[in-house]
Amino acid sequence: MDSISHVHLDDDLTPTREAASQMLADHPTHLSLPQPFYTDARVFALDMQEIFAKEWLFAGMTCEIPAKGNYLTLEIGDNPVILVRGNEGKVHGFHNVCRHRGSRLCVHERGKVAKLVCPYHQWTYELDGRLLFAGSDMGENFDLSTYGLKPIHVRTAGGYIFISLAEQPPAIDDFLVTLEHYLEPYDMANVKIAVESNIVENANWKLVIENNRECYHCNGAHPELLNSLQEFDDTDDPRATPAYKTLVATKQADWDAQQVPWQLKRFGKRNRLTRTPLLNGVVSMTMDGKPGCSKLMGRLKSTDMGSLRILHLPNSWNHFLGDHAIVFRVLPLGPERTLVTTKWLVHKEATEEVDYQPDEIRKVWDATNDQDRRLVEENQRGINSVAYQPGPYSRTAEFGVIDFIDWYRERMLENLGNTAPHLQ
Ligand code: 3BY
Ligand code: FES
Ligand code: FE
Repeated sequence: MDSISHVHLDDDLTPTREAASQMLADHPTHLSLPQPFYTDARVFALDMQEIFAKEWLFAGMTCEIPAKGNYLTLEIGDNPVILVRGNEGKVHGFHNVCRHRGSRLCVHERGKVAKLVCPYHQWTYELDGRLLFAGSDMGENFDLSTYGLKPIHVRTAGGYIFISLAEQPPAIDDFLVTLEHYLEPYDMANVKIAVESNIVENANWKLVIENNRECYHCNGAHPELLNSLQEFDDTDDPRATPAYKTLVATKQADWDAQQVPWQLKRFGKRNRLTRTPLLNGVVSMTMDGKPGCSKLMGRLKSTDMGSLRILHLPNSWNHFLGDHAIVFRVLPLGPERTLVTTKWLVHKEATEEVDYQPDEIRKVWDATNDQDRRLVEENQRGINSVAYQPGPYSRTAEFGVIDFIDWYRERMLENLGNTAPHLQ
């Protein structure tokens, strides 16, 4: 484990908090961040404390834990977390830390259990976190009820599981209602993961998100993706051409007829949902643009659904097509190391090798992810140089990056307890 978000006894982050607040408050919005925000171990520790331990994070999909006792685990920096489906079907979230001497409880990424049993001394917890059993050696007066697992906040909507390690997480309800509505046509109770990939990118997590928030790099980098993706980010895109706008209007009429939502929705800068067409004549993000799965998702009747794009800062972007969906999760591992998990979803009843070929359906985004990995790793290496200085974002091609950096800055300043005058 190379994460360094834990605070050592001799680390006093107070000067870093003050310096980071000042730098963010003074930073012009149209410039990339100062070097320490991409390189410094102490700023990384602040990111973990102020963003990843306080905001809502995309953790996984409900289809990964379909039945009682199914669990999945993930690590938010140094904080192992477990999500488990309880006896009444509810998804519970806990710190994956035993209340005896702190061992990690569940060591696998996914699994199924009747109870949560610690591998160290077999303390046994109910799926709702209550301690049921600690053996006879803890003494007669040992009070099981005071040693339940520490809960985390969990919300589910549209098949997504969001978590927050904060004591009081920010409001998220409005986004969740809309997410549920936009995903209704996909019947997210009946999807499954067809393929999963995990790659480690040697770059700061913010560089991974910045890279995803623009398509300025697409022409030079992504031949496979550009077989299907329009380079315009959404219908508000300042570069959108008349031909694109005409295509959008035609498709929107089709989608209206199918009662499938497409309108651009924003929830601050944290969330954006919008359905945009793929290239004319293309229906999926596959090498040939044809469906990668012959069984469509949910109640959809047409393959031609464009892409429903869903953004959730700080750690997810998503594409929902007619035949499959691709969901992305970003988890920081260290100042210059980031885990990117990609999951390809299909209808639960689609049959592997019959309705879809796992090796085919993954090709475009495997290629794209690898291309993006190289781009962000080169970005990181240049930023590490003494020659790096913050450079200008394009207002027409990199507005998504500006929005992300604005969001990051606002959340950091608020969570660090500093409300800069210009943000009030
Ligand atoms: O398609 C995506 O998710 C993003 C947006 C633009 C470029 N990039 C590949
Ligand atoms: Fe879990 Fe001892 S640390 S039972
Ligand atoms: Fe890219």
